[in-house]
Amino acid sequence: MFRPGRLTLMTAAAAATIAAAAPALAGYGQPSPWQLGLQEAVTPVFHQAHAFHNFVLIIITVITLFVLALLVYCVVRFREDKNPVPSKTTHHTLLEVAWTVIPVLILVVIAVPSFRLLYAQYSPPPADLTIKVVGRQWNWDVVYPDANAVTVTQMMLQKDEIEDGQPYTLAVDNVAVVPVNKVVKVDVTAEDVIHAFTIPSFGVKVDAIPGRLNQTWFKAEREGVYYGQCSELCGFAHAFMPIAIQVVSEETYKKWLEAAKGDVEKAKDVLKQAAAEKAKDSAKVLDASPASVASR
Ligand SMILES: [Cu+2]
Repeated sequence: MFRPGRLTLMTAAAAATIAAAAPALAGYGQPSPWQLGLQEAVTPVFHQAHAFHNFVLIIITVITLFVLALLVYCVVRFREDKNPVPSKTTHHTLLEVAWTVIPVLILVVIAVPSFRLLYAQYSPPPADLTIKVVGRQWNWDVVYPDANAVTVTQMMLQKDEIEDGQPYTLAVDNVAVVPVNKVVKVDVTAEDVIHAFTIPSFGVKVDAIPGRLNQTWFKAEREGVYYGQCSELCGFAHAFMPIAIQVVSEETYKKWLEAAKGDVEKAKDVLKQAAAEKAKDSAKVLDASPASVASR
């Protein structure tokens, strides 16, 4: 017997399981093999987008299975040999009102968190710093207008330039650096054709249009390197103009910016030093842990 109540519950449970498993398979700042779902969120807006995505996934799964069940029921129950003389009934007022009103209510339920997310995306809190991103065939420039217009020119690393752990076609020679937990306003434009600036883990995607200034913002809550790619088909090397933004502590950011004012290339040493210190600190923590003491 068809029991819609139980089926709906089971569907919702299955959808929730898939939604919960997805982040475990996705990476921070870059795609991972066999990834399911979106990249891990590191900004408040993208956390919200994740929640909205999972919510809509449950609704869409329930609707799809409901329609499938209706179809199967009709095909089986009203097949020719079971039902040789079809009913000529048309119109059923209550049913017609129901299949109009219920979808409207579902759309209203979806619209509320959808508009809330849109509002969050387009109403940034006051910015702590501004960067300007310029797309061109075939690279990105990240400019720091408040710091002597320091310009970080990012070029994709070729296969033989890739170092350990760097993702090919995403890694660049110069990463742009921003501080953690700060509101970063991003002015986006282009020099030649339309490009699009995207960092999936930040939940930002905005067109870079010559002669126009678009804006977006993010507040990264976690240190790390976050990659994106040009997301507007802009020409033959469109697939080879990645974006890389490194989120660091405020202290490291300040040191990096100071060094970058002189030489962007040399400022990389600040990042290397910070990474080495971090590795040393975490080694110390590991060394002092009960497990490592016990193993001595
Ligand atoms: Cu492009």
